[in-house]
Amino acid sequence: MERLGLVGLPNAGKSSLFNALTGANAVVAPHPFSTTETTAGIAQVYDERLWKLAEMSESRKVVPAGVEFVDIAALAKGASTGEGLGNRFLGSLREVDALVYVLRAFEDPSVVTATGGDPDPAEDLATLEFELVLADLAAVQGRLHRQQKAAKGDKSLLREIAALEKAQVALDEGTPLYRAKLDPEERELLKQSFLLTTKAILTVVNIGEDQLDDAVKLAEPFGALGGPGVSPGSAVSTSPALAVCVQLEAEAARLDPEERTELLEGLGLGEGVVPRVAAAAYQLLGRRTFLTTGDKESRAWTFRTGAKAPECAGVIHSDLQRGFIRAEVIRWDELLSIGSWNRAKEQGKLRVEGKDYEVQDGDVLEIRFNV
Ligand SMILES: Nc1nc2c(ncn2[C@@H]2O[C@H](COP(=O)(O)OP(=O)(O)OP(=O)(O)O)[C@@H](O)[C@H]2O)c(=O)[nH]1
Ligand SMILES: [Mg+2]
Repeated sequence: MERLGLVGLPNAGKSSLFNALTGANAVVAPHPFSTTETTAGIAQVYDERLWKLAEMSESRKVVPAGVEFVDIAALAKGASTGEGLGNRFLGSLREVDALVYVLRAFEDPSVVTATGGDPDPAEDLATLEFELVLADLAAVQGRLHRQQKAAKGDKSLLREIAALEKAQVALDEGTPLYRAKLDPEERELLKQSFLLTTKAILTVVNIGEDQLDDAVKLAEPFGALGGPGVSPGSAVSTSPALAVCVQLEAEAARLDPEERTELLEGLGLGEGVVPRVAAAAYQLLGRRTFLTTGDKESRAWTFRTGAKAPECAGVIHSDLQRGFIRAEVIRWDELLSIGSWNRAKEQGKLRVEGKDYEVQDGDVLEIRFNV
């Protein structure tokens, strides 16, 4: 499963966002550093197509795809030199697939800001980037040192060393690696160093209820930074920054579905923005969805771009990959307009695809197999 780590300054609203996303009950408090342990939880990826298919098939069960979020302690200015809780929590981020910057825009005198001054999301972003850059710089220097020693007997390391040197120059200038000029091969070589700023980035601007009208404007500067939003190595090159009234949506997440809809729609928020955070993360990572549907269950499955039918069958169960014969395939919207799987079959609308078929986002599949 894809994993995303929440990164922010104290009181930015990370734990509130985590709760809103995962339905968990992590500690939320108006004082800095209320989170002292790393917590992980799963968020469902909102996918309208799945619900429509489930309705069509009168499925007894609906299983959305999931994304894992990790809530960690706040970063503080000077974390890399031991301020606040220091950067000892950054280790929790080394293995996530993407980072979510949580930037505070909401004003609330009862919740002190990280700097003690007015909320300033742009300044907070600069602080976060600076701390992550310093952590990466230390990691790059350490690895460079080791690989240079090892290269005396092993010339195959020279390309990695060149990539590390290039990364070091960028980091030295304060540039996060998602904004640095590195080619795909260099990025690939840097993976071995488990750096932070080579990861894909999504930005959430935490706004107050009184800022809802300005949501788009407040998120805009963080969307196309050419920095956060660039997903190295993925087909998707930009990711929008989302403005979310985190507290409101965290409260909404605790209500039952009808009350939640009433609250959010009453404020003109539709389904809320939180479901889109997981969906945007999913897009950002270049993950795709195929679907299965029937009266027993409708389900969304995750696959990587370019995967062929047997690999996707294997996402469902390894037996389906091992004994793969063929897949019956139809696009979700075509199936929906026909009205049922059986009717689509009768009308000859199901395509029969073999093991070389590249599954597309939104395909509905039935796998024929024999083991
Ligand atoms: N007014 C207002 N308060 C919020 C909002 N989001 C979070 N808060 C409050 O801000 C405080 C901090 O929220 P947390 O979710 O604990 O923030 P955090 O980033 O996890 O904080 P640390 O774990 O201490 O780093 C809590 O009192 C929240 O209720 C918001 O959108 N508006
Ligand atoms: Mg917290």
